[in-house]
Amino acid sequence: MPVDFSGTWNLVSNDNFEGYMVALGIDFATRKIAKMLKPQKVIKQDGDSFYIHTTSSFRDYLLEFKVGEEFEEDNKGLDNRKCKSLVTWENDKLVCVQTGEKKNRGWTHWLEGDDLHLELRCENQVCRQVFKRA
Ligand code: VLZ
Repeated sequence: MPVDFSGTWNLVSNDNFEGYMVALGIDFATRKIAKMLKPQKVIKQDGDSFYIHTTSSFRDYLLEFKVGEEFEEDNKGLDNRKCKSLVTWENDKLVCVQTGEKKNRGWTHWLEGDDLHLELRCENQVCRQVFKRA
């Protein structure tokens, strides 16, 4: 059975989101709000087609992609920098490389027990988030 990330997920821990946001150049006022948030992720997976909607009381971000197909990402409402993104499978991990102005930018999703994990990377910063099913 291939891994299926589909579901509604609530953030339960968020390690070094601050460092990740600083690396992205998010301003102080926005960071102060953003680090208080407990975002929810709604993921719809149909084979290699993904819909990942990250929502919060402040902003939300929708990403739709197909594994193995590079796409333009606008990061609207985040740092607003465009990049070229490519998501691939590395065993059961979903790995995104976001090529653009920022070095070493990307993220990885995987399942561990009943939890959804997300590692967000930018430059020398790593943010680790854990989500539980709503
Ligand atoms: O996740 O790239 O699941 O896009 C946080 C919204 C969204 C809250 C973070 C507002 C996006 C923040 C994380 C204001 C600066 C992300 C990918 C993997 C899909």
